[in-house]
Amino acid sequence: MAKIVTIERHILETQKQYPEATGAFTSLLYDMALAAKIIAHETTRAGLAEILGAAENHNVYGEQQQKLDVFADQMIYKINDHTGRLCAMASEEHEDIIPIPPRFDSGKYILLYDPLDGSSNIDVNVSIGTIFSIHRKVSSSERGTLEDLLQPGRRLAAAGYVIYGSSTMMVYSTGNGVHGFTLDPGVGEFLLSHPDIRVPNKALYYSANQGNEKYWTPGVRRYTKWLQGIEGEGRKPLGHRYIGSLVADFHRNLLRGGVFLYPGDLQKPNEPYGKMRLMFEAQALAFLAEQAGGYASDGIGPILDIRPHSLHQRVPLFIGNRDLVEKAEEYIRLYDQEWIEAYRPIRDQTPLIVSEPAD
Ligand code: AHM
Ligand code: MG
Repeated sequence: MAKIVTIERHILETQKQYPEATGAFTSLLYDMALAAKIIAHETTRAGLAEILGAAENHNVYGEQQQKLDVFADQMIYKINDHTGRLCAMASEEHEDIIPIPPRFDSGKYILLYDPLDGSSNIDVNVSIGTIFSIHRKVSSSERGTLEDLLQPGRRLAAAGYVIYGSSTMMVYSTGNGVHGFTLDPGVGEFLLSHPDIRVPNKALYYSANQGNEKYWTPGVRRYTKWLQGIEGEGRKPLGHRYIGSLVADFHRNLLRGGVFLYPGDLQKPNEPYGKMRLMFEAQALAFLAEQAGGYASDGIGPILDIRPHSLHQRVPLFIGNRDLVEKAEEYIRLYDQEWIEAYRPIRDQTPLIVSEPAD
């Protein structure tokens, strides 16, 4: 019989390689797996329960929240608020830092999460996902502060996502490769199904909301023509696949090879940064992409090197096979100077002063 590796066993065995790692970190990842199982259970019942439809609340972007978003958001919070492993949290659905209640102990990690990404797909039974990332606490204050949250992606201790698709999978990295686990709904365990995921050298797909082409900058348009084999050296066209759920689009491209892009544009000159959130979406997936041999850029440079200045900061995102992402940077450098001049000052505005991690 083949060796069966549950997510718990995998986390424990991986952590053994780091004598300095504490049980807190291991348990934190396992807590995320538990949250994922509960959200997956609720997601599969979404069409049955009266849970469908929009809640009255709007999130900080003025978007309507689906009820399942609220559920996922609260579930992740509740599973993590009392464990003593975290000093604070932040969620895409909350404007500010989420403190750990004073009655509970504070820990040495920070959790950032997008509880249910791609929520416009919930009502139409299309894959959605949860994205999370974990930083070490760096500030000297007893409880977590913004300084602990706003760290560059390069410093991530771990990141991952859960995809609620034809099966539920959790994919994570602690900086030691990317590993994927499939939920066996019968026994309620995540089992290792995709060890050490590497982006295939030969890419198959590109993913973008092509309906926005009218707003794209000249460089991005030319780049997509290059992906289609029309512009440049006449490469074989890549297939176009776009689900509109970042986790699902990223996951497919990670396994099959390809590039996902959500570029910035000059439609509103004061908002040249596109749609993706640096702290809740881009950083985590960029960490995974690099761990799998790929790359993520905002069109200028690595997402992981951007020094964040606000919790809900948005960035353009080009992510997937390294050569394809670098080609995007090249086109932008050549043809999008006007956009770069609008975007760079916003990107590079003074970040929070971030202390070095203690150990
Ligand atoms: P959300 O966080 O409100 O769910 O939005 C993020 C989603 C991503 O999952 C997806 O890649 C993107 O928005 C799709 O945007 P668009 O509909 O503009 O193509
Ligand atoms: Mg999101």
